[in-house]
Amino acid sequence: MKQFEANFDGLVGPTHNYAGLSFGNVASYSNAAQASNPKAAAKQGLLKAKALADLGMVQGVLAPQERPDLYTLRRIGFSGTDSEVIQKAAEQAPALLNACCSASSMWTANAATVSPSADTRDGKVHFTPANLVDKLHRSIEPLTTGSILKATFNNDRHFKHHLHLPEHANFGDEGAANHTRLCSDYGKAGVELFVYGQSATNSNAPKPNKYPARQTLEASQAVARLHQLEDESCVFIQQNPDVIDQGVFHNDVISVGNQNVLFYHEQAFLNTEAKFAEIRQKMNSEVHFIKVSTNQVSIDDAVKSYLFNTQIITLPNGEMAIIAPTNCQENPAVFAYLNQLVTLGTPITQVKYFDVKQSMQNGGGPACLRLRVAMNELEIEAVNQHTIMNDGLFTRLNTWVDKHYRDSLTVADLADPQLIIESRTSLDELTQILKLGSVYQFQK
Ligand code: SUG
Repeated sequence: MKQFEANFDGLVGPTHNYAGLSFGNVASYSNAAQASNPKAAAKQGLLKAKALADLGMVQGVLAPQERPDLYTLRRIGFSGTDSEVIQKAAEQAPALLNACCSASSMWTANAATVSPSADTRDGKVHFTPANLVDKLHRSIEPLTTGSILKATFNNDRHFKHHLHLPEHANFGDEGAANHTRLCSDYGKAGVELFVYGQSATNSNAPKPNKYPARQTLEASQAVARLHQLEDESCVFIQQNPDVIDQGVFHNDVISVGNQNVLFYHEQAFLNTEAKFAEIRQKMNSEVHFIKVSTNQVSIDDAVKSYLFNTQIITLPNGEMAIIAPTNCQENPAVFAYLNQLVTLGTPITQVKYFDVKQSMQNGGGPACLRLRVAMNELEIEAVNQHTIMNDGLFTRLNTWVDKHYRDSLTVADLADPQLIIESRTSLDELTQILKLGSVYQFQK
């Protein structure tokens, strides 16, 4: 049976804005209060997704969440009509309104951790939505994420959906952004690499000083248990706390893997040599560790350009390509490195650049915008086919964006009661396009 790695990109929601909500994420902080362009953001994302479909990849989309999140605003005591709730929150607690307006569900690398059926004891594809407890604006995502995933991967025979982990800092979980799967072939059992920022229960273990470590070892272990993974197919590795303090808030800002390739910065991990030996031993087949040294690319350049927030994809002809943000072309050290990389004789032979600047300004590159799901042909057939990208869906989604999205949004605009009407109208139409059913129901 044929095996694929599908990418499910998060559609950018109509409230995409820059409110500077993510402490430890340099781009989010430094672009705070700029005007955003939700229409351009959504179209940039669609162009990337369509380009991958055109390259012969299996490409899907995941619906955004409803924002402003009136369910949460009511839950914390704002009452009245919808527009009164928004008006009171804007007056009394603007920071809470901003948190309830973020379009952060677009970064579907943080939607969930996914283990393909080749790795799991029951032979199903397992999904655990990330609880995202480190940031208020993200901690309100997991229940709806679970509904959207169930409506997209809607077949109990092939897909197993878990509830997100307990909502406590000990179980801080950021999903696939801190998880990479290495394998010789997508359909063969692989090694799932769980990267954590700190241990919640071992107070002697290293941790960052300045910025939060969003993922705990305990959360990664819980996901591995839930997904029925064998010990022989898991490796837990700690992210270097020094790089978290330099703005590497997720592992996918400093390393990325695909099949038998791990592309990483030399400062990415702790205890690198011993852990790589464990990976080699558990893989039991060749692994290409492509190391980028600090001399070649500094941590600062990696964080600014998002060199490691690239997608490494295997093209239908077996070669690998890197999907990079145009920011990598604009950074001389990174551009020089990428030009050299494709000549080194590794499986990576080409680089394709995409402008996803609207997302980048909030700290989300090409890899943040996608959730990877390795599947066989039968599993792909079991996916909600209305979410799979093709010429028809691309046209429909662009028309939908043109009809509903604004081309400028400031933080002050978040208090506009018209925004919730626009947002609901557009998402009602989207759930019909993608045939999702009532995924936002509980929020009402
Ligand atoms: O969680 N930015 C996101 C970016 C997530 C990137 N994802 C991965 N690296 N996989 C975050 O920090 C900013 C939102 C704002 O400020 O409105 C934000 O949430």
